[in-house]
Amino acid sequence: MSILFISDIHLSESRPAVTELFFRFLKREARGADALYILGDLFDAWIGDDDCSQLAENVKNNLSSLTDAGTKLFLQHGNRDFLIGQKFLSYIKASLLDDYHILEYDTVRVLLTHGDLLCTDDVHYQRFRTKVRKPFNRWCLLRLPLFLRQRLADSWRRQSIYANAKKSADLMDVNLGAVVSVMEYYDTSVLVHGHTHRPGRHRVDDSGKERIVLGEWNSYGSVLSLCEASWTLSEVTL
Ligand SMILES: [Mn+2]
Repeated sequence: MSILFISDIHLSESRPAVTELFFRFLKREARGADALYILGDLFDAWIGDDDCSQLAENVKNNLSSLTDAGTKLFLQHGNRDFLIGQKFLSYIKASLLDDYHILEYDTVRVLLTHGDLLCTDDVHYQRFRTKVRKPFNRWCLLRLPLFLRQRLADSWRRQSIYANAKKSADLMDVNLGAVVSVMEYYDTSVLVHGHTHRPGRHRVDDSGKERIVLGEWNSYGSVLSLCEASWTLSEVTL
């Protein structure tokens, strides 16, 4: 049984090489896997399932071919694509996971999350997140015309680049206290997340708990695999 985990592909029309790398990955590595988990930020921006861009169409078709070939597909929302909805998910035959999802593999309990919820030091971002994720606000947002949502997404992205440039690197990383308490709360020994774009494997405490961080996709793709109870964090290229 082999399971793959990726996040932060940040697909965008402005990065065609990443799109090509991602489609190759779906046809090669992901085809042989039993399941693929995408832990958020598949898209650099997703403004609603009525997005009819060429990129959206191509991604839907490639993901749909993967699930047709037998690989199970699971998705979590990221901060950039939290407007992914049921229409998109049904088309690609994927299941949406909660912001915190527990995967049970043999006797190991693995906690999966995008990672932004763990950046608790960034109070400004957390306040923004709480506001935009409220079901009523989300409902209103999705009823705006497509061009307005596009403009809003562009403006949020610009504001976030501007704000992040002024924030320290520590502020934008996960809070280790938050990591420990969330792993305790869900009683898990492994935590897998992305979002911070700092791939690596970290010991959480002396009891052997581990935090595995997925990297962002650019000239290579960051892929974590779980096979026969062993974890491998590696890079895929074209
Ligand atoms: Mn993110």
